[in-house]
Amino acid sequence: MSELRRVSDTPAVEELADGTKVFRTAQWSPPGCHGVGCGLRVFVKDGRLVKVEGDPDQPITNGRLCVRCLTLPEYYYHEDRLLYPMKRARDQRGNPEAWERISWDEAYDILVSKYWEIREKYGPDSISVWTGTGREASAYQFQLCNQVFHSRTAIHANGGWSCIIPRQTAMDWVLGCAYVEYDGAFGFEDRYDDPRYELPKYMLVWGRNPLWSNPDGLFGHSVIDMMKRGTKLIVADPRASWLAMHAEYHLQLRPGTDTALAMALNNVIIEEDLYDHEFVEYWCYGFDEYAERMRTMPPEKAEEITGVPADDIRAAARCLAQKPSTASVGLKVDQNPNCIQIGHAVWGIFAICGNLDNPGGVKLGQTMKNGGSTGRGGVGMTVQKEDENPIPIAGHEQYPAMDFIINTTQPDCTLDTLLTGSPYPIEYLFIQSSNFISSCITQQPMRWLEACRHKEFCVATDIFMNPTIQALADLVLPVSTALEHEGLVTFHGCNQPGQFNALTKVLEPEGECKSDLEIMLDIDHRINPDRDPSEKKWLDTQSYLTDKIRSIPDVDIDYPTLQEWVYGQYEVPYKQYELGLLRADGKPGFKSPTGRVELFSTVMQHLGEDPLPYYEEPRFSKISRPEWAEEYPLTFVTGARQVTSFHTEHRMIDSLREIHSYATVEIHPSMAEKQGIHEGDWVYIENPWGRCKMVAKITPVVKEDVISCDHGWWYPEDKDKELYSVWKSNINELMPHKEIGKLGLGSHYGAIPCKIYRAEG
Ligand SMILES: Nc1nc2c(c(=O)[nH]1)N[C@H]1C(S)=C(S)[C@@H](COP(=O)(O)OP(=O)(O)OC[C@H]3O[C@@H](n4cnc5c(=O)[nH]c(N)nc54)[C@H](O)[C@@H]3O)O[C@H]1N2
Ligand SMILES: Nc1nc2c(c(=O)[nH]1)N[C@H]1C(S)=C(S)[C@@H](COP(=O)(O)OP(=O)(O)OC[C@H]3O[C@@H](n4cnc5c(=O)[nH]c(N)nc54)[C@H](O)[C@@H]3O)O[C@H]1N2
Ligand code: SF4
Ligand SMILES: [Mo]
Repeated sequence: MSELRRVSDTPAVEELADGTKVFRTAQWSPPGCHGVGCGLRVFVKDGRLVKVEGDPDQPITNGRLCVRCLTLPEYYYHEDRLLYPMKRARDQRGNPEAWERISWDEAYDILVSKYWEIREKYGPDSISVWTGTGREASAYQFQLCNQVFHSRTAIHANGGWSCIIPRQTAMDWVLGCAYVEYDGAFGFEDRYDDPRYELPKYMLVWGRNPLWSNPDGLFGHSVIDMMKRGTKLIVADPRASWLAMHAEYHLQLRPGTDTALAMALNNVIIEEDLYDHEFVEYWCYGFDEYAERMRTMPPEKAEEITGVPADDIRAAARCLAQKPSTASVGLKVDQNPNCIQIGHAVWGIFAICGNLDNPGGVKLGQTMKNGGSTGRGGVGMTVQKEDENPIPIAGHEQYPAMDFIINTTQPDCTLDTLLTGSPYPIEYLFIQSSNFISSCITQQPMRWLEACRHKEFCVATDIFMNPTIQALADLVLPVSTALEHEGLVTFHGCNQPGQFNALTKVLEPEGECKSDLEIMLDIDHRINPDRDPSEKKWLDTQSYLTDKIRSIPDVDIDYPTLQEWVYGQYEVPYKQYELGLLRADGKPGFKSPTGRVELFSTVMQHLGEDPLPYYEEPRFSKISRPEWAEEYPLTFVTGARQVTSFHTEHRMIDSLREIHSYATVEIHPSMAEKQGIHEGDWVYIENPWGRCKMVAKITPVVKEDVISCDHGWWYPEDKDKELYSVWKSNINELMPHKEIGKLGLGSHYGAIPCKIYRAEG
C-alpha cells in the first residue's frame, strides 16, 4: 500500500462571520452506519448543533449524504436519549418505571463487582459481550471480551453468522485474499481519471442494493458515478430495485436459488470458451474439476430452478466474460445455507475470466499477511486455536470449521448454550450495539428473550432505551453520538475504499454520555489495573487511537495529525498476487494453501465440505415442502435496506418516520387484488412459525408469488405498550432456528413460505 496522504488543505475548523463554527469530520456511529466515513460539515453555533451538510472535500462522497446524516440534529437533541447511567433491581426487568439514575462510579462498581462474582462462580467464559453489525462499538468487541474481561464468549447473534462472514470465508478460502470489492478507483487522488484506472464494462450486482445500504464501508452511490461514465449493470435480485431497473439484464431469480444461477453463468463462460486460459493456467487451482461441476448446470436447467430465462443467462455471461468486469456482492449471499457455494461460484466467474485485481476488475483487499483481526483486511479469518482451553467456545464443537472462521461463538448454538448451560453457563451479558429482540439480528427473537430473561446480570450500552434493554437489563450506560466523541473510521470488514478517516468531537456530550471506547478503557482500568504501562493503547483514548493507526503497515502518524487532515487516502496496488503482497512468505501468489485461487477448495475438502460449488434447494420451498404449498403459497424475502433506518435505529426520528411510517410489505398488484388488499392496508403475514403485521405497499417490483418484508421494526412511540409493541411487525419470528449450512454458516432470512391476508379494522 502507498503512504497515507492528506487529501485536502481545507482547515478542520472554520469560523463564519456570525460566530458559527464549521467542523469537518467523518461519520460512523451512533447513529449506526457501516463506517463509510462520509464527510460532514457540522455547523455549531453557541455550542448548539445547527445543521449538518456534506463535505465536498471528502474524495469519495464529495459532499453527498443520505437523509440519516442530514437529520442528525434531530437525533442528537431527541428527548428520548439516554443521558445518565441507570440501574434497576433484577426482579424489575421489563418494568420501565423501575429505572433509577446513578453516577458512573456506581455503575462501574456494580458491573465490576458482578463481573468478579460471576467469573468466580462460573468461570471467565460465562462473561459474554454481544455486538451487532459493524458499528463503532463492534470494533471493540474482541478487545473488551478477550482482553478486558478475559472471556472467549464474544456473541454475534445472527443465525448462521449470516452477515459478511460467509462471504469473507469464501474470499479467504477460494480467492486467497482479504475483503474484495468492485474497483471504484477509491484510493486514487484523481479517482476515475487516474491513468492506471480502467472503467469496468460490466458490474454484476448480486443480492445487494448499495445505493441504499452503503454496506461494509462502501459508498454505494459510486455505482451511479460509474454508470454515468459508462459501466453497465447485470443485477441478480428477486426484486426490481432501482439498479435492476437500470440494468442491461435483470436476472430476477426465485429467492434462494442463487448458486444455480451462478453455476450456469460459469457454465456458459466455460462451454463457450470465453475464459482467460492464461490466468487459469498460472493462477488457478482445480479448474478441470470446477469446469466439470459447472457442466452439470446448463442454462436450461438453471432456468427451471431459478425462473431466469436461459437466453438471459447466456447473454449476461457473455458480458461478464469481458475485461474489465467487476462485481458488487451483497448480503443475500450470506442469508442462505448454500452461502459459501454462492460466493465460490460468483467470484469463480471473475477468477476464470482473469478479472481479479486488474484495473476495473474485482479489487482484492490488502491482506494482513499473517491474518489477524485488525479491522482492515484479513478480518477475523485467522485460525483460532482452542488448545489452551479444552472446552471449545459455544458451537465450535458442533461446527469445528468455525475455529477456522471467526473468534465468536456459533450464533445458533449460542441460543442452545444460553438455554442449557452447555458446554458452559453464560450468566453475564454485556450488550453493546445489538437490539436483538426487535425483529433484528436474531431469528426466533422470542426464544432468545426467554433464554436471556433469567440470566444473573445484564448491562447494555446504547443511545436510546429499546425493547431489548427494557426487557433484560439491570444497568444501562448512555453512549455518545459520533459528533460527541473521538474515534477512527477504519471501515467495517473492508479496507477497499482506500481511506482512513478521523471522527472529531465537535460537541460536548449531552448529559453524561461516553463513547464505547471511553467505557471500555474505564472498565479496563478497574479490572486490569496492573497492565504493563508500555502497552500504551490502554492509557487513554488518544493513545488507543494512535496505536490503532500505527498498527497499519507504513503508517506512522498520530491521531491528532489525522484529525487535522480529517481524511487520509492510500492506494492498494493492482495485481498484488504478482507483486508478492498477498502471502506471508512474500512470494507471488494468493494466500491459500496452494498459493492459487482455489477453484477446487482444499480448505473445504479438509473440513469435510464439498470442495466445489453445489446447488442446495431452499429448505422450505414448494419443492422441499410440497405439503405446505397450498396453505402457504407465497415466499417472503426480508431486509432490503431502507435509507430511513439502520436496522432498528432511527424509528424515533419524526422526519424519517414521515418518509417511512410503519413496517411495510411489498406485494405484487395481481396478488393484492386476489387477496382484496389495498395500498396502505394492514396485512398479516403468517407461516408455521408465527404471524406479524405490516402495511401493504402494492408494487410490481416483486413477482406475483414473492413478497418483500421490512425488518427491524419497533414503535418507540408505544411507550405504554408491552416492549414498545415489538412483536407487532416482527418478521424474524417467522424464521426458523438453526437451519444453517454444513459448516455453521448461512441461514434462511428469506426464501420462506407464508400467506398474507388483510387485517380487519
Ligand atoms: N440504510 C441502511 N443501510 C444498511 C443497513 C440498514 O439496516 N439500513 N444494514 C447494513 C447491514 S448490517 C448490511 S449486512 C448491509 C446489507 O446490504 P445489501 O448487501 O445491499 O443487502 P440488502 O439491502 O439486504 O438486500 C439487497 C437486495 O437483495 C435482494 N434479495 C432478496 N432475496 C434475495 C435472494 O434470495 N437472492 C438474491 N440474489 N437477492 C436477494 C433484495 O431484494 C435486495 O434488493 O446493509 C448495511 N446498510
Ligand atoms: N429479517 C431480517 N433480519 C435481519 C436482517 C435482514 O436482512 N432481515 N439483517 C441482519 C443483519 S445483516 C444484521 S448485521 C443484523 C443487525 O442487527 P444489530 O446490529 O443487532 O442491529 P440493531 O438491532 O438495530 O441493534 C443496534 C443497537 O445498537 C445501538 N447503537 C448504534 N450505534 C451504536 C454504537 O456505536 N455503540 C453502541 N453501544 N450502541 C450503538 C442502536 O441504538 C441499537 O439499539 O440484523 C439481521 N437481521
Ligand atoms: S452512508 Fe449515509 S448515514 Fe452513513 S455516514 Fe454516509 S451519509 Fe451518513
Ligand atoms: Mo449485516
